[in-house]
Amino acid sequence: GKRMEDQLRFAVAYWHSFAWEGGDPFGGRTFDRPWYPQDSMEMARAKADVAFEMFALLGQPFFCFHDADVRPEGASFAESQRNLEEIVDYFGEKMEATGTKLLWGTANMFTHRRFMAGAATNPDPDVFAWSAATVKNCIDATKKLGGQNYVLWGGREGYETLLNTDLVRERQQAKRFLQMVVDYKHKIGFDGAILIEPKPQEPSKHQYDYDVNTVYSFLKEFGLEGEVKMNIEQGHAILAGHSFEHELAMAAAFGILGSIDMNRNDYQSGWDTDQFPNSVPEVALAYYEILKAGGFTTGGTNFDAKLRRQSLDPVDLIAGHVGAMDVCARGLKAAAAMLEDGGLEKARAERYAGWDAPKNRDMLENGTLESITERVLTEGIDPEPRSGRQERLENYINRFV
Ligand code: 3MF
Ligand code: MG
Ligand code: MG
Repeated sequence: GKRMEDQLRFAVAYWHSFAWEGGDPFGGRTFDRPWYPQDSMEMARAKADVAFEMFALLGQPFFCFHDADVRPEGASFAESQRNLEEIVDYFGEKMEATGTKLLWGTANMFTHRRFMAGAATNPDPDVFAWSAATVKNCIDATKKLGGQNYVLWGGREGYETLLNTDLVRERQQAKRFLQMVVDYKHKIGFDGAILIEPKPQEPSKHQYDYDVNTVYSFLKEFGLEGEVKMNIEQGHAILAGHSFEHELAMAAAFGILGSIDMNRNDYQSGWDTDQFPNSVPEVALAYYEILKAGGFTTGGTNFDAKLRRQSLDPVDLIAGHVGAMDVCARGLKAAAAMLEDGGLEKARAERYAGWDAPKNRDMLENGTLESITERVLTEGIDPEPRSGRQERLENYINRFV
């Protein structure tokens, strides 16, 4: 298979490290960085200088960004577009000079107040238009920088109350929007993957792209299941009441596992806390699913993680990323060793013993309730419960982490 080293595709999320200012719903900015606020192109360039210095220092190959993280908002759409083009040229030079690559680009269609009721699913057709034009510019920027994927997180694609919402109409808008994105990708020959990032319950009370299963049902309905894959985030999986590995395994089963947003939300999570990952056993289970699915092709591990707001020292950004890369490299190694050892797959195969027998295969393929009832009676089928060996397997995993 693939070499493990090829899976060390780590990315810094520009927004958390260089755009987020330490605010929360109860208080504003706590960080006092020389690169805030980003209200001019000079500031945007100064910030890029710091960012690329950090990328080089970390020695990791990738980064990810939203338009709004990297350029000041213009007074008009045209001005924002020019600002983005200018900073993209600047990024191009920096990437060339440092060897940093773009894992994916995306559009921020959730921060500005015009998006308060969504972007593609907004009731106002002018917001739909603005959003389509914004995504076009962001795909262009991503292609220009050689981005390997383009991500759509449905920021505020959802609703606060059903009482003022036309669900059917909004789904139709989402469908047309996604179709246009896919069409445009082909038209301009962008060969990266289009990825949807599912998330439940935040910031809208109900988010359309709730989890992998929900998004897959949209894709099937829209006929886009062969065109769009998933960017799966640890914290979003937890918020949906799943584990990270469950979401990864579901996406792998559907053939739509694309990339991951790695972070840490633990059992206290009531919202997306975006902490840096720090648990090797947890991360190992995630990479186990990823490696079983064949590993990343265009995707990678984006650290969608930020400092807690009391980490005033920007050097903590380095510490956070170094720790996260270390945890992920160790998790990946443990996952590869678990696969290599084969103990889990052997135990799994034993648990499903019997399905290879012709009569059981035939039952599954051609059986009816009547024919199976007949079998149960004539063969005197009377199953003894089978052991799942749960504790033994969980302890077995600890040998590798
Ligand atoms: C929100 C997120 C987003 C997405 C990003 C990618 C702001 O919880 O995870 O980060 O990762 O928008 O499109
Ligand atoms: Mg994310
Ligand atoms: Mg998130």
